[in-house]
Amino acid sequence: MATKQPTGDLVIEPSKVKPKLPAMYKVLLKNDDYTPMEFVVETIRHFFNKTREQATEIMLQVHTKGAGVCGVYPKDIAETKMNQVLKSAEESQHPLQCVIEPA
Ligand code: TYC
Repeated sequence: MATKQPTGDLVIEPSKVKPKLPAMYKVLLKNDDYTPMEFVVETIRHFFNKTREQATEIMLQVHTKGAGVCGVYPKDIAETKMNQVLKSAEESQHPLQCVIEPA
């Protein structure tokens, strides 16, 4: 805001509005008994830009612990990635499940 001093000078005050960082969401894969490990690794590499080593680590985390985080993104990007994974799995007739949750 700008206020006028008795002198006639204009004083520009710093804004009190804090710019908000976008809400971040985790994209997780869930384990199942049927999706081939290699399909999961390729999915993580392709949609989450991971190396083969990183993707294998995440896949094994999902396989042994039940779920694992592939990445953290603003909500709209996380939703897009989830939908891309689900579409790709469906097209390949694998039951792979992907969800997002607040980070
Ligand atoms: N459990 C699967 C198997 O033994 C592999 C797998 C890993 C499936 C990760 C899904 O998100 C997943 N073939």
